[in-house]
Amino acid sequence: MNRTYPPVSLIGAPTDVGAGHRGARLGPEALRIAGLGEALAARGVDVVDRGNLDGPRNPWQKPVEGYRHLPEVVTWNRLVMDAVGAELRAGRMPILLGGDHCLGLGSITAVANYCRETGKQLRVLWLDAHADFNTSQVTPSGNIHGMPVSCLCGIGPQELTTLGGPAPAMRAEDIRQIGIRSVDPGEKQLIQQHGLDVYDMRYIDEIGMKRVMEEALEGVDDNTHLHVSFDVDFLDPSIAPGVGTTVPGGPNYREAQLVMEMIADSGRLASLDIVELNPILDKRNRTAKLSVDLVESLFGKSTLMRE
Ligand code: 6HN
Ligand code: MN
Ligand code: MN
Ligand code: MN
Repeated sequence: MNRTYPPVSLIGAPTDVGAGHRGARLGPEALRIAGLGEALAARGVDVVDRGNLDGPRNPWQKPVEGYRHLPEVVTWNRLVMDAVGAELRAGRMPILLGGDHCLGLGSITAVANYCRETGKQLRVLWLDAHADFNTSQVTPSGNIHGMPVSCLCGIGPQELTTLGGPAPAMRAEDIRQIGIRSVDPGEKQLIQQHGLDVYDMRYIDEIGMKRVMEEALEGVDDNTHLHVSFDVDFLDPSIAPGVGTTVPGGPNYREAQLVMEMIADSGRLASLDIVELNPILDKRNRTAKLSVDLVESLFGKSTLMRE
């Protein structure tokens, strides 16, 4: 398949204000050093690196009323929303280099607003070990990187749910979660209440990644804006140790590649987050290099002559 891609803009968001470990703030540099820009350019993609956004530092405080660092999280997400929105309106594909996964809120809020403006149908693929559907009442940690999906669906503090306009930013039916294997008890109830489409690891084991991806991509058509939010803890920790919240039993190398290859085949990828990479916990930038390898597959690189 010979496909041309829209021009890409890399946007670094070096923060870990939403996480319980420090280090994801170094993610953007690790991805650059692993050769993300060069790998895309080698695929024939026109790629520009916009550098890093400049937001508040991590004050490293305890949670207040169930939220840790809420003001800082709000500021970072505004910055991300504006930067992602500007790239989309300029006809470019934003790739957000996190940073922790609280940033998925700003990124996807921008994407959802862009879809409203252009009449596109939104489909979000949330690749993660976690559902990130907590609230201040049920969170075990207060870490807001465990809450972006609930905020996107309109559940959460008003500063976050109305970041880009009236809540909800998106509908629960617009998202498919893949690779899930760690859900907190209260979070589980909320997921059921809101009818989220979750392809957990047991389901993947039972029916296989190929069918899972066919189901997750069902209904994607020429009018779909496909957003991929790739939390690197999606991957099995044996191949991706560089994350703060590893959970055993994730997709292996080939399963992860197949996910990316099938997304590439859909031809609809229009925006991407790469989040939660923590180089402090990594081994020789291995997780960053694997992420770049997977992004190459997202942009159509395949092992055989299918390109
Ligand atoms: N992430 N469910 C746990 C919590 O603290 O809410 C972990 C969240 C991890 C979030 O990896 O993006
Ligand atoms: Mn996540
Ligand atoms: Mn996660
Ligand atoms: Mn590859």
